[in-house]
Amino acid sequence: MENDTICAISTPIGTGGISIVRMSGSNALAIAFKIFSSKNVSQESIKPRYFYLGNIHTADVNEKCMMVYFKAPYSYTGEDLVEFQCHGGVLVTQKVLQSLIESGARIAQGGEFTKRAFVNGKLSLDEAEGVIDVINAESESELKASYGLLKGNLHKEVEKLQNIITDILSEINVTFDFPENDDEEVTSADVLEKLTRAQKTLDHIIKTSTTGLKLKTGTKVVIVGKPNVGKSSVMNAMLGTDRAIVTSIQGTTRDVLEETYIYKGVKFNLIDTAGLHDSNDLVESIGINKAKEILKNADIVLFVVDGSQELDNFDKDIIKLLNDKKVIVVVNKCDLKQKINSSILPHAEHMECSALENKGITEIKDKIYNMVIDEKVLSQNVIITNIRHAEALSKSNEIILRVITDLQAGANLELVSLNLQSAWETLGLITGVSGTEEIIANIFSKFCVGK
Ligand SMILES: Nc1nc2c(ncn2[C@@H]2O[C@H](COP(=O)(O)OP(=O)(O)OP(=O)(O)O)[C@@H](O)[C@H]2O)c(=O)[nH]1
Ligand SMILES: [Mg+2]
Repeated sequence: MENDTICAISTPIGTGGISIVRMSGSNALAIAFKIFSSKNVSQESIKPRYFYLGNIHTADVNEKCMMVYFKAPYSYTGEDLVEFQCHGGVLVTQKVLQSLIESGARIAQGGEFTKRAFVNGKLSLDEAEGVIDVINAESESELKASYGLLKGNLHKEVEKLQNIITDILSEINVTFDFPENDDEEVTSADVLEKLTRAQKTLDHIIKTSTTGLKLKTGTKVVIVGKPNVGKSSVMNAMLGTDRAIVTSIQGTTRDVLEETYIYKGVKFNLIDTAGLHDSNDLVESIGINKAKEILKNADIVLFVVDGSQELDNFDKDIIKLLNDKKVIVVVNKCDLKQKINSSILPHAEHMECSALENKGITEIKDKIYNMVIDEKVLSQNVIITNIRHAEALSKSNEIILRVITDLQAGANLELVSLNLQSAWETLGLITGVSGTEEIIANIFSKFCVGK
């Protein structure tokens, strides 16, 4: 049943100052007053949006707490909603939750509060995704983009595009339904002009996804090189911590090490790997194979060489693996007398550094940042950070481009109208005005319980 009363602990499980237990549904208030009492208030006299001090009294619990009530439809879910602020302990909050379940509520599924908000028209699907993105944001840029999504920036743009399509569709319908009325007749040229403008907006939004998607997933930066060139030292210098073990012994790093860093508010995933060479050591060989695998999915490769030595065959073998990659050649150990002066890889950037003396490290981070981030995009209102949105936008863009080509080739407006309907529906997948229950369930399954 969709509107049974659900409850959950909305704060993280653990000890803290306060925990919040939340309940939503038509029986929320009645259930609350089965366990909560206060000399200041009763179920009949309670005012919405006021905090009341009282007691939750059950067989195991004698909990002094605060209660607040939001009356439907003026609540997060659009339903009657009650929240208890209890002492922040694991057992006490579980006992309060248990009492609510024994009094007639049922435990909420992950994201069920927000799903109800969506079903009750409080949020569109993309705005609901903004909620989870705000919760999960790890960098300032991701948080800013998530707030934009939650505020409805994308929603508004999608609606504007859908409205243009709706207008064109109704004009075409009028033309077909009242062919005798010349004043109302829409021409292919009118449609073409409106669609071309819409397509430009769409294109502009889609272009933000190159930078936007990276804000959320993080850019995968993989450090490779032969043993002892200073890969782990470069990683530590970039992170500003001694994350990886560094020794003068070849083959120190045997496994893949991954760590996140934030640079200028953007997230990067830095991956250190085992030195690539011919090894007879079983464990090291496994590490080397893993490194080659990881390399395939790298967004950017830092190919570290030791500037104090001539390149050897191991370096040259690695170069063969880098053909189709975005590479920065990091010539490390620049504090020593240098033996490498010329360019090593024609298609790559070359940077000098000394991991030991922390020289040239910020410049490497800057170079990586500039290779993936378009700063103009970061200041925009709409930034596409979600692959689902990017796909729906690209698909509708393809349809609109096809319609434009058809119109230019003299296609009739009836055919155009069918395709435009499909573009409208594809855009609607973003906000949830079109789409299936399966898509919706999949989105909310990624939420935590209590949200
Ligand atoms: N002089 C100098 N030595 C460095 C520099 N960077 C690293 N080293 C030294 O080079 C040696 C190897 O450093 P690592 O960072 O462990 O090298 P690696 O490439 O990770 O080595 P493996 O894990 O064995 O593949 C250590 O003795 C480091 O102190 C540098 O910039 N200058
Ligand atoms: Mg290492």
